[in-house]
Amino acid sequence: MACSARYFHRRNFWKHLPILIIGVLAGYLVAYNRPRIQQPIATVAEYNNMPQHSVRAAIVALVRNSDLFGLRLAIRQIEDRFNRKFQYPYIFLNDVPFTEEFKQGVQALTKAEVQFGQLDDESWGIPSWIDLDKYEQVKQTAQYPHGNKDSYRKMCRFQAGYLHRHPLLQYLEYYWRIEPDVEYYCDIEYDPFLFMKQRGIKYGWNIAMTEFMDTIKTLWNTTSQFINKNPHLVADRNMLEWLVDRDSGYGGCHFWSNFEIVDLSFYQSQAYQQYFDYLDKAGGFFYERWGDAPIHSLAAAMFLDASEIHYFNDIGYFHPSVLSCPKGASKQGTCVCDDTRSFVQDGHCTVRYKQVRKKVLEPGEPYGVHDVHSGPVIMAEAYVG
Ligand SMILES: Nc1nc2c(ncn2[C@@H]2O[C@H](COP(=O)(O)OP(=O)(O)OP(=O)(O)O)[C@@H](O)[C@H]2O)c(=O)[nH]1
Ligand SMILES: [Mg+2]
Repeated sequence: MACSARYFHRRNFWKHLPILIIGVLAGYLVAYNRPRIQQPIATVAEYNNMPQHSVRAAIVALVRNSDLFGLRLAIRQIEDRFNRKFQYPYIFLNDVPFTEEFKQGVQALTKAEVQFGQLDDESWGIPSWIDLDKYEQVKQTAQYPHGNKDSYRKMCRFQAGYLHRHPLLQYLEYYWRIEPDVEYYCDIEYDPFLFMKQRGIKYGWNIAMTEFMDTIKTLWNTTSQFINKNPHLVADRNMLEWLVDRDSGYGGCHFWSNFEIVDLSFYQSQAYQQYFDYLDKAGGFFYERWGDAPIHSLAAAMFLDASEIHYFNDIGYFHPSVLSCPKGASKQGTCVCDDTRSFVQDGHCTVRYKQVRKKVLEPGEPYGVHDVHSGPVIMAEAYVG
């Protein structure tokens, strides 16, 4: 029967009213749940109106269009283990425009909001004070991974100094950094953002290891000059002893920043900004290949109270090719990783971190330097290719 105004008249109208209502409701639900792309989170008020979030937080990555498959792998796992329940938005940034294929491929994996942003020239560039001839020579002779690449250096400088200042992150309290090809092995049944906020934790990490020392030859000298000029910025109960030895300087331990959950007020603080500007002027992002990870770690160790740093050792995590699998996890609980292949928890940087944290926070207790096995040295260079 043709659908006409006459058909819906009188008795028939009331007879079909329930079907009409169901149809309208179904249409609304489909429209509401449709993936939403690039609706900017414009104001703090808008975030506050999202009742499921008591923390303004997002999962964030700088990525290339060519990273689509690796990023989809990572998102799939984060959704399955955590974000399907919590629905935190994602923010992806790129130095060039994201392709439609990339946007659709990412959005298809989540019902959470996804925002895509681009970087400006200042945040993805070589500053005017860099001596380009000197830099060119460094690139030609560098013997460490990515030593000949502009893009890797720009990436490190961006993640160290600009990511937390990008307009799309402006209203966030916390971010959780991810990367393509990372894996998450355990159900995360609590909200790490809320966990941190309730306890005043500013920096959360999962893997600590030693940096390629050739990439940071003058980082500690530059940092100690900064400290000498700004001693008031160093926290009373700081963690510098974890990183720096009085005789040999910075040993290279750092939190791997491909996983970090951070209270952004830390990176957005005047102290951090001053530190970044000081390093940036020194030119080490280009004349060497300073990574954002040792810089974030030195900053956390200097500026934060030891109690504001948290080791998320319950989060089973993998970045090619380092695994952090909670002890005992392969035989019980919800993790699906092999803890017998997870060495990083017993590595020198992790063990030393725990010792120094205990010493700083519980000064009366015996300091375990001599009685705790200091563990193997897990070095970034052991994991190349
Ligand atoms: N948009 C963009 N993103 C980049 C570029 N280079 C690296 N990235 C991103 O920056 C993050 C870190 O880069 P990676 O190449 O994984 O660096 P890494 O983890 O130190 O090195 P690997 O051991 O090779 O993984 C990743 O999310 C990359 O997708 C670039 O030139 N453009
Ligand atoms: Mg990586």
